[in-house]
Amino acid sequence: MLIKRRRGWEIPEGRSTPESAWLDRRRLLKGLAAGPILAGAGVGLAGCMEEAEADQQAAAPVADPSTGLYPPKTNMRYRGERPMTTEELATTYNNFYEFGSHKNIWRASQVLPIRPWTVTFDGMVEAPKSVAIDDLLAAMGPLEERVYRHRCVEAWSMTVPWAGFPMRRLVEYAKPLGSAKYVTMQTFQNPEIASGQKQHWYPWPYVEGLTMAEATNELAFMATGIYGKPMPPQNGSPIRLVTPWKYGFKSVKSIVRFTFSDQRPVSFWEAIQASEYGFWANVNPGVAHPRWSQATEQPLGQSDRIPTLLYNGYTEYVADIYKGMNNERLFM
Ligand SMILES: Nc1nc2c(c(=O)[nH]1)N[C@H]1C(S)=C(S)[C@@H](COP(=O)(O)O)O[C@H]1N2
Ligand SMILES: [Mo]
Repeated sequence: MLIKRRRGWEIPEGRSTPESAWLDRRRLLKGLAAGPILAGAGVGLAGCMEEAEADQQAAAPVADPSTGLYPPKTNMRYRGERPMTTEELATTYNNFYEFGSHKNIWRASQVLPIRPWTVTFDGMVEAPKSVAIDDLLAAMGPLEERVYRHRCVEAWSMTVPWAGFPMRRLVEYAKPLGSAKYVTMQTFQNPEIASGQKQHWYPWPYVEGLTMAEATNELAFMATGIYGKPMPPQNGSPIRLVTPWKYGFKSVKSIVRFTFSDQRPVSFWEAIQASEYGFWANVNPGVAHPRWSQATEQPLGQSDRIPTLLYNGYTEYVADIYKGMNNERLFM
């Protein structure tokens, strides 16, 4: 049955490898603690880095005409407030199921054709339109850099500098009707290059949704770059969502379509297992995932777990959105 299929990060505790088996081998991984989830994933990560070292020179980056936009000016209002995750870890330890249900997809994802790339706006908008990504970037005005914390539902986290623009600007550009209540974002669909999409038991394409209040909140960010450079494919080139107060699976990558609607969408993971992954997915250390605690998290590359914060520490920005929604499962 579908829901019995183990996801890449659902490593049974019994399969976790003692730290000594791999930790000593790669300095990059030094200090990555062996929590049950990450220890298992770490085996894959160690293997990944062996390949990464061998192929770093060989893998030619995909040509990206937007290179001149980077690095953008840093917006000092969003500073992360935690040690920055290394670029090496953030760009080689990824979730992108289109390219495989494990963390080591960065090399496979290099084939993603990021140009030409068309973004479509449709549904409840004044007029549907499609625009080439570089024209969209030009219309969005100057990019900025924001350092945000990122908390995956699997209980690992990172702190990274995204480049991009506020999602509110994109919503204004799309001109939704006043009756629109939700925006759904859809990832590309191309099984020829994304072999994960040949796995027909997943409900491709990956989609995620936000309410209009969430999409226009000041934190909601469309990221087009990371670490002062254009986004590499593995992190969701050429454009992805970043909602730092929600679990990472909301932050949909490589978006081709924004659809406005008065109906709440069913997202990719919600369609797979609604009892574990809901629409709201706000971070809350007090609400456990049905199969593990969300009380603490493992920052990538650090030795110690740290406490998880309500709304991932962004309560002051977003709590008002959820006032009075007592009947909603806000934290799943
Ligand atoms: N299209 C798509 N978007 C996705 C995913 C995915 O598998 N496919 N994984 C999500 C999850 S679970 C996380 S934690 C983040 C990971 O982003 P990163 O690889 O840049 O750290 O991307 C999210 N966006
Ligand atoms: Mo995630």
